[in-house]
Amino acid sequence: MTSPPAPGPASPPGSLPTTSHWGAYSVRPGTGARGGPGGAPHGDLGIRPHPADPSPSPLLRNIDGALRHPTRVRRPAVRRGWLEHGPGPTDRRGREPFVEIGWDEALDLTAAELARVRDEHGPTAVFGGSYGWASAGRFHHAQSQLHRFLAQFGGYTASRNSYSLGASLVLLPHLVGAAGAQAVLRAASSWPTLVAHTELIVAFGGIPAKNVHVTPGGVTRHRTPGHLDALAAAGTRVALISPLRADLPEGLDTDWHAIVPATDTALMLGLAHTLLTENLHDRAFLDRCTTGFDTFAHYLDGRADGTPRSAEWAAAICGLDASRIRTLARRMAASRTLVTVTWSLQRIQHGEQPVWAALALAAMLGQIGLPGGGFGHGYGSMGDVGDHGPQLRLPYLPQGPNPVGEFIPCARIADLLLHPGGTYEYDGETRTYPDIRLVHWAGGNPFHHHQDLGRLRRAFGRPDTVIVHEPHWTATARHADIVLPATTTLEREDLGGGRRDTHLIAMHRAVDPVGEARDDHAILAGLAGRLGFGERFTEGRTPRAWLEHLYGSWREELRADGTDVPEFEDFWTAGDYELPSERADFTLFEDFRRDPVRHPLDTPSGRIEITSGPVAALGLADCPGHPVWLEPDEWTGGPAAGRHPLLLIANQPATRLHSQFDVGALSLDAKVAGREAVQLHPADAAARAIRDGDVVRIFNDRGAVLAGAVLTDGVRPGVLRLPTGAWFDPVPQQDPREPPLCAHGNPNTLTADVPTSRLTQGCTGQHALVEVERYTGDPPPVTVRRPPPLLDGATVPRHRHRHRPTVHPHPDRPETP
Ligand code: PGD
Repeated sequence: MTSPPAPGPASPPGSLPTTSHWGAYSVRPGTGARGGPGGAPHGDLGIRPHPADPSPSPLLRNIDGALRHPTRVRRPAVRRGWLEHGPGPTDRRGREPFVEIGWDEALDLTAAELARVRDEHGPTAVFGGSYGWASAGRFHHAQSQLHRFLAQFGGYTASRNSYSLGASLVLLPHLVGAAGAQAVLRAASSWPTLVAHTELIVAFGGIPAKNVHVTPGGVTRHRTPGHLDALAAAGTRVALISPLRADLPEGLDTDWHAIVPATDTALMLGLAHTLLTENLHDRAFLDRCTTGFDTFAHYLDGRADGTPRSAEWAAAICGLDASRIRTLARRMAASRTLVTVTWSLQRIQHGEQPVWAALALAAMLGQIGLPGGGFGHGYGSMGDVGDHGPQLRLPYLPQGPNPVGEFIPCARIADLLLHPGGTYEYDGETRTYPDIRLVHWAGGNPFHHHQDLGRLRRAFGRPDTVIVHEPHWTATARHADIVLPATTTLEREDLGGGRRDTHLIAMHRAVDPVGEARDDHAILAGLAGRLGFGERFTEGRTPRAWLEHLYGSWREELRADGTDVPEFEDFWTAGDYELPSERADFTLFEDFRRDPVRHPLDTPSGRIEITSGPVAALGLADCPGHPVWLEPDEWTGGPAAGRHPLLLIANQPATRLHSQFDVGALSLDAKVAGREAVQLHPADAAARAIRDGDVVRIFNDRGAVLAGAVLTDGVRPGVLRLPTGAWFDPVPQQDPREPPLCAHGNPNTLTADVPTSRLTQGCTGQHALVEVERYTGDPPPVTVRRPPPLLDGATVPRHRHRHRPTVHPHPDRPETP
């Protein structure tokens, strides 16, 4: 047996270890230390990064201020109209005060309503997909807890895939097989291999350093910043293809190609056309390792439809110079070249195309399976892409099978609620939306993550009841009927680690729960008890007993494989355990390249599908059988042709994780005039008399937001950058059907709720067409950093909640899809 590495000093004396999606750290509650730069403790919690972390995340700065912020949900709360009039569709969600009540009453009401919906409409009428990142922690993971609870309750309508990778998760298995997709998504070549071998990285969407601090579940050693430094030192050249200069860290040898957003596929086709017509493509590799190249080649050279996808053709669409496109194609063919595409590029309508076209381009270069060459997806999209550690087995909470087979692709939530009985296509199937009567959400913020929030508000008006567990008064909590206050990681004990982490962290409880907040597990145990399956849900264990049990069974598994792992008590006292892991590159594509007959991909041809027969057979105009250029529907005639001529990029924020900790210090410091900062080019600002620091109104037909202007030539003219995650703060309106005005700058007020395609049904939140103007007059205040109006439960009469049929007609106008 390998002996365990000596336990490290996880935290300084007197501190308690824990972890987050953005890194492990320790806490010294009540030290009174004030925040400071250069690694000094932040605020009252004495937060210090894990000693083994070479590049701690700046997001640690957000934790202090958010922990006891006034927006914490302190007591269970019920929307006044629901308490007084009972469940039913309504347009009052998000527009009414809440009534604070005690836990016993809140759990009684919630359990009775869950039972009513299940008994009257069946468990399929309960939507429990509950998409979202929640917090790090293997046991208290909110969705795992909720899914376990709902599975035992009788089942629920689930959700599939992710907002991050909706198009790729469905598309890639068609192109490179299921295992090939995993290899692509975890990086074909590791960072050290890129440093050693790659001469040129063609980075579509760049390698945005702001994202690399985050890995779901946790990350103890942030290594990507060091790898990027090593790439710079090695002199690797990077062609940055992005409208935003900040998508690649300074210091690298960079050519910035400031492309028109959403046109990367056209550029890829132009590059491929140059390779083809100048005979720079690797015919032998294409013949041996791919299928369907000729069909694609006919599309490129114009034999298919009379339009050659030449460099000039591409230049007219993507706004780059044709001669630069040709030069880049020649350099790609002459170098060890990695073609990489960020995940954000597939978060647009037709988001399959940049992924498929980049794969085809890399195949034409013939370097797939060579160290440091070929196709990459997501370098810079997440902390662990390019990490060569194995996917680790970690302790996990068993959820049990969901007795209901129903699901939606997660980004179809508004369609699901608005169109019960409606049909849609997904990965070759025609599916029907069930009739949802109750929504139960824990650990996600759909009023952050979904598109077209005005439409989502209407969708949230449809069910009888919306139950939300949340630590903060997010917009989702404000649009619920029953809000159950949840603890955050610092208020509970857990085990933490990410899928490629170097350590398992003993997450100690550092502070008492804020207000009356309870752990999701405790909330659900309380409901399960009322519903008659409490013992089955908890298995008679306390949370600490669960940790010991999960750790113990995991330890036994590792010991059976010959790895000694400390006893729970030793691990808990040490604060962490360095996981045994040998680091090595994936060899799937190397093996395949060497011998595609002996090591075929799991595709119909056994090879890379440049043209896919099964996808072509579906006959989808929005995702045909090979990579094509498709203009976003909204453009008609080019982005600048309409009333909203500017292209808004709604990308991941640098100052928080999604919407989490938007009330933290780092996030607040970056606001301009108290609102989310929008970057725009000085020329666009001058044309509209906008100055740095002005409050601006960004708008289209779906809604409007107020934001604070930041002028920079780091964005392409015609482009605005407004990151996601500012808490949605709709200004009260007379008519709830009017497009919303968000006083705080949430870009999903502006994005369209359309799917990537009928093949994948992914999220398309990355882009929207907008106009911007200087806001004159007194802007409405940002209210979302205060709790909503809260009434005393003793003063509000109760509806006699009994099992009864739902009779309320829906007050909204009929929805047109
Ligand atoms: P978070 O802000 O992380 O966003 O969407 P997601 O919903 O995951 O939300 C997590 C919520 O969980 C927070 O409100 C937090 O307070 C709560 N929470 C944390 N811990 C706990 C807990 O222990 N218990 C409970 N009950 N709650 C907890 C992210 C999604 O947004 C993602 S992954 C992507 S990639 C998408 N990206 C874009 C985009 O690029 N552009 C646009 N326009 N929109 C996007 N939306 C998507």
